[in-house]
Amino acid sequence: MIKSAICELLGIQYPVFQGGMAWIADGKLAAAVSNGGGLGIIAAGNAPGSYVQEQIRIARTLTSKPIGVNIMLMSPFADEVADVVVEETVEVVTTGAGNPSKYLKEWSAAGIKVIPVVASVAMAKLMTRLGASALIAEGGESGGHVGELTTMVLVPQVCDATSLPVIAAGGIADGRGAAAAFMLGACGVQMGTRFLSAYECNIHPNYKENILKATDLCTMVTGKRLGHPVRSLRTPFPRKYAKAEYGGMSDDELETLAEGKLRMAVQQGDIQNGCFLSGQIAAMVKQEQPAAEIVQQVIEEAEQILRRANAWVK
Ligand code: TUI
Repeated sequence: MIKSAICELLGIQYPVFQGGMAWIADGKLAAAVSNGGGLGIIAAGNAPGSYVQEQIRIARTLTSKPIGVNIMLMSPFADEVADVVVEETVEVVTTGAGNPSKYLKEWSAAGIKVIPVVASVAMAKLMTRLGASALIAEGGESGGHVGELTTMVLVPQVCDATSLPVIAAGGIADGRGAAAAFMLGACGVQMGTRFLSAYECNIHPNYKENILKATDLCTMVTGKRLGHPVRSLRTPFPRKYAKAEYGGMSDDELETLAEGKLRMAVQQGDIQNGCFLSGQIAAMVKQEQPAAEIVQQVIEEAEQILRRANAWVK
């Protein structure tokens, strides 16, 4: 069975994290992943502290395994969520879309394992110096807010820059991706899009259907002009946004145009106006299945591949 440093550090069975997808990764999904032996992560997204607290408490009723909370640092509620994770003593905090330096001391003092998402070597070095427990190196194949580098390029460079355990994210959907990530030096993987098809993932049926019928070139990145590039399915809204972005629309108008569009996708399944965040691997997501089965399948596949890997060496 595949075991790695991250399993020991966090007390989890398999080195698989479920990505903290805003408005999607709630207490129920996180608990299902944790019960399956991975690390389930509740996404704070742009929600207030009270929502995050409620989701943590829901997860606690469903699992006794460790859980994580992902804090989206651009959220206006980031400070209040930073306090909630301490009050609720979650085992792991992951952060995204920014620099979590100002929170690290408080979280570490509370015994929380802090695992920032990094999209560059500089951020990996800074987080290592400030006492993070591990790092998530996320390439731009991922859904949602994306960095510049691909997973293939980012992961080995982050591994070279830190002595901490590194979790690879972005573009990983199955055991082949996981095995490749281990070969790049990672000791775990994080998947978001693959978990969109979990039975326990409570998104609108239109969202799931869009993912299940996606093809290889189905995603696009918008938002570069405002400095917040976001990957989503190529549906009417991001197409319209891209036109506005490269047309004459002002920054303020662009911000307003994007407001609430992810929620519209998740909760209403609004094909015309919603923004369906998705990684490039959407086409590799083929069926609905329990979250625990996803965790186990990916690890079993990776194990088989790694067992056969010495066939390459003659
Ligand atoms: O955060 C994510 N993915 C997200 S956040 C999100 S909500 C959102 N909605 C609209 C616009 C923007 C965000 C949806 N998906 N992934 C983790 C991630 N973090 N990817 C890249 C980064 C990152 C980027 C820059 C981490 C650190 C960083 O540092 C910049 C700095 O401050 O120097």
